[in-house]
Amino acid sequence: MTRKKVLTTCIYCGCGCQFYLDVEKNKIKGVFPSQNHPVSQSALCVKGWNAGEFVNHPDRLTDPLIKENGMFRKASWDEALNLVVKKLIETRDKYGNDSVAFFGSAKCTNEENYLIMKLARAVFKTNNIDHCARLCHASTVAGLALSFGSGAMTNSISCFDEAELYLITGSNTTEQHPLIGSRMIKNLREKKADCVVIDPRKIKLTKFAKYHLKQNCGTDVAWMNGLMHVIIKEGLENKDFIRDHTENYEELKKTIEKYTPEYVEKITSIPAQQLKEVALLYAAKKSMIIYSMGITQHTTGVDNVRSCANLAMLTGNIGKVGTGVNPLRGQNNVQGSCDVGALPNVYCGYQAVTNEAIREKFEKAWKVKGLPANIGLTVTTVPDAILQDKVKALYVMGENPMVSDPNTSHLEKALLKCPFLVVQDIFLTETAQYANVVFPGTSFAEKDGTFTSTERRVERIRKAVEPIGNAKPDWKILCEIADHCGYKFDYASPKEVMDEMAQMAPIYGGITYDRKEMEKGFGLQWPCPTKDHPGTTFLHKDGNFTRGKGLFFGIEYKPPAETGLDNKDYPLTLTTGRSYFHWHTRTLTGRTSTLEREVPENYIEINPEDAKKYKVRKGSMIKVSSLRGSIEARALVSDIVKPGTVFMPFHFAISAANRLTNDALDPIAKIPEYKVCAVKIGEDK
Ligand SMILES: Nc1nc2c(c(=O)[nH]1)N[C@H]1C(S)=C(S)[C@@H](COP(=O)(O)OP(=O)(O)OC[C@H]3O[C@@H](n4cnc5c(=O)[nH]c(N)nc54)[C@H](O)[C@@H]3O)O[C@H]1N2
Ligand SMILES: Nc1nc2c(c(=O)[nH]1)N[C@H]1C(S)=C(S)[C@@H](COP(=O)(O)OP(=O)(O)OC[C@H]3O[C@@H](n4cnc5c(=O)[nH]c(N)nc54)[C@H](O)[C@@H]3O)O[C@H]1N2
Ligand code: SF4
Ligand SMILES: [Mo]
Repeated sequence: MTRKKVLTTCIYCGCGCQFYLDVEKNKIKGVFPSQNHPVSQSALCVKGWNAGEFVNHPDRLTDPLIKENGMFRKASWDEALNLVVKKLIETRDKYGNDSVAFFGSAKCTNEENYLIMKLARAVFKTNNIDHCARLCHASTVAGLALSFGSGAMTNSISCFDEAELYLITGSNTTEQHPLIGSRMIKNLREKKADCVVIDPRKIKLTKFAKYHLKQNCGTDVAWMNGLMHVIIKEGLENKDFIRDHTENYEELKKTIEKYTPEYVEKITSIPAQQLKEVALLYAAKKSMIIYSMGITQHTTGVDNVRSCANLAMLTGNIGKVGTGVNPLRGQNNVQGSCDVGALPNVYCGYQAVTNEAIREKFEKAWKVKGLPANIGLTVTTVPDAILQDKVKALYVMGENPMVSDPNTSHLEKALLKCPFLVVQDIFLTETAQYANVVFPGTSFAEKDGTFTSTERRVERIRKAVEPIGNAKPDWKILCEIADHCGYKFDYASPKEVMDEMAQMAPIYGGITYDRKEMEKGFGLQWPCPTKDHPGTTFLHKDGNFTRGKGLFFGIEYKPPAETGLDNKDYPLTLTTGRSYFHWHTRTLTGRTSTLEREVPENYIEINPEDAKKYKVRKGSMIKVSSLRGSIEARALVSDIVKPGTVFMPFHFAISAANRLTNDALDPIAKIPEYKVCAVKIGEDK
């Protein structure tokens, strides 16, 4: 049989749609959606429909590469593996365990992320393991864990059909989570739900919104405190819920006393009257908070997230269908990469490395001694550690920080200085250019494994075609590295890795490839502690929070590290994000003709008022500068952004937005402030 259909999960966003790859003679001929899948429901977005194209792109890495005299040459697996293992071990032995650092990948499977964290911890005895969740929802993972005891999206995508009000803030849902966005639009059109958008930009959903409040970037704590101020003043708080299921309410109440709508207007520029009306609407309805990067990517990211939690608890909009605090997780497997422990402070299942009993459990299971107890470095603290000679070898699997990390010039200095860099990718990325050794991994279509979607749904990916050239599945490469280090990673297939994860992480306890649900392709939602457990649709049921009682925090507004407001030299505020057609650093979508055609170059959205003020012509190339660098981008003059604010996607390596962005970090989550920095446009004087 030369033609087959293979059911698998989309490589792009956290919606977790499933589709069939139509394969003939080992080539992907097409993609078509699963009709019965609870999210896809016969639909896909434009990226899903085109997800097969990059797999056969001629740029795919086919062999290991070793750099010699500044040039890459092809090498055998044996030679490349021996070199990498020799260098990593030499570094560790000479400079200590924490001189080696690893980045996992939210594009790779759960099994692969489990293996890279096991490699870091069991073989190299370091907790220096992290991945792009740091740049993304680190504030969510930390913030919701503090408030509720679990850092995941509280409800499920099906819950969007039960809500009466969507409060959408900092999520461009229709473009970035299209199958959730289309579900919302359907409900809004059918008048099953209302929506309020609180976003400095006009997004597609504002067309359906009762209110669109346009805050100044980085002022989210202030407007959320304002909403809570009004709710309490009007006596609309849920007294029973607060009494029975929460603690520390008095602190919250005291803190928000001064956040009158008029005071909040001064900080946020949201009209006081509109804020009052939205507060009444949110409190009166079965309301769902939906957020993403607009809330998390700030120096106050954890504060923003805890404010969302405060608001939901204050009104009892949590622990029920159609409510909750719903961070939309971005990458196909960023939820899973966190779940399986590709983080510097926890093993799989969020079990703390600082807990001795937990460490003993892993030492016993992994048959090792001396697992490290200190919390490791993050993606965002590794560059400084390299510059300070603390980290001497870095292993990057499936990330492209040269385009995705903030303040590129700073990272560039670190990568140039790093004595040994390994990159494992499917393309020769901007980051791979700096590597000493490059390993060719295989794409999602060429391997087995699982991804976990934003709604905690663990889903299968299935091998549809043979690996290209001499590329190997990432899990296999990691096993071979461990083996070469003298520690046997004894897995015949990813299925056996999942069995080990299920044993080690109670939340994944009942998940195996063989379970009927997994076979059918619907996946299972964790917590799923036992083989007969059906999985969990929503967390904190009936106000029974994972941590016991929900914890209120009194949170004061703190301004962003840098803004264009009142800034003489850099008077505009830049916020960065995404477009519908591209994926992050464009390694995949830049190699997909339909997507590349739509958005072929970088652009900057600028309000007509500012265009006039700074003499910018529509469609012209303009210079944009911050304290950290300058780039050029095409001016897209539009009222999508409000005056004083400009927006740019970060997809383009040439004219990269991250040359401009600020690498100031949230003190708890260590996430950078991608959503606010100060810029100017035009030539330097
Ligand atoms: N097409 C496509 N889809 C993607 C991705 C992609 O690269 N391309 N990436 C995926 C990933 S990993 C992620 S994390 C998600 C991200 O998904 P989103 O967070 O939805 O995407 P962003 O464009 O980063 O920003 C979201 C919104 O935040 C708003 N915003 C800007 N500043 C502020 C602020 O100060 N406060 C508030 N409240 N809002 C603000 C922006 O105007 C924008 O509408 O998308 C995922 N989906
Ligand atoms: N200015 C600005 N910067 C941002 C953001 C922002 O909003 N503004 N958002 C941040 C966020 S939320 C995120 S999540 C990050 C994303 O940052 P990154 O994770 O660095 O971005 P990607 O382009 O998704 O990189 C994934 C890499 O994995 C590779 N890959 C794909 N499949 C496989 C595979 O199966 N195996 C291997 N080994 N490799 C594979 C791809 O080729 C690509 O190089 O960017 C962050 N950067
Ligand atoms: S909505 Fe997300 S998961 Fe679904 S097809 Fe589009 S990119 Fe893939
Ligand atoms: Mo992300």
